[in-house]
Amino acid sequence: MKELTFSIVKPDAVAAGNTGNILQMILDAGLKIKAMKMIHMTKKQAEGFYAVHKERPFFGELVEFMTSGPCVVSVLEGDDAIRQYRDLMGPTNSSEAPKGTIRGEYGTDIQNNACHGSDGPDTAKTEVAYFFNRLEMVG
Ligand code: YYY
Ligand code: MG
Repeated sequence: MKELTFSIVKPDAVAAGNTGNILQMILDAGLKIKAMKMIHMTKKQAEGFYAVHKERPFFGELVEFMTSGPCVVSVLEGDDAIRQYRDLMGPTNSSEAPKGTIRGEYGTDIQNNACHGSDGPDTAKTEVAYFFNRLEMVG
């Protein structure tokens, strides 16, 4: 079943020059890019995006990291895209991520983990709408 998911190439990966390699991994996995842009998140944007984690001890550092430089947000489409992209990213902690996953190749640790992907259909819908309007879904 065709499905949409939301992706971020995070500031660590953009700053390290890994955007192209990560997008290539996404395309090689058979996912289609429906929409994409580079943004530098404001504090408010990052806090809103990660609002579900606002009571967690790492929240402040997470927001600081996500606003530390530009990132590349995109909407991906494919069969079972949400699951497929989570598998391609690897586990949250980059040091536990196998080679061949995005986090295994380009992440550093649990915070600097190179990428974000939606974790389910409801979050995918909310996250896509948080950064993109319908006119931007050109792919
Ligand atoms: O969905 P995913 O990104 O794999 O992990 P989440 O548990 O949703 O956490 C979001 C984000 O928060 C994670 O990508 C890094 C950061 N984080 C952290 O810095 N320290 C933790 N102990 C857990 C998560
Ligand atoms: Mg998550």
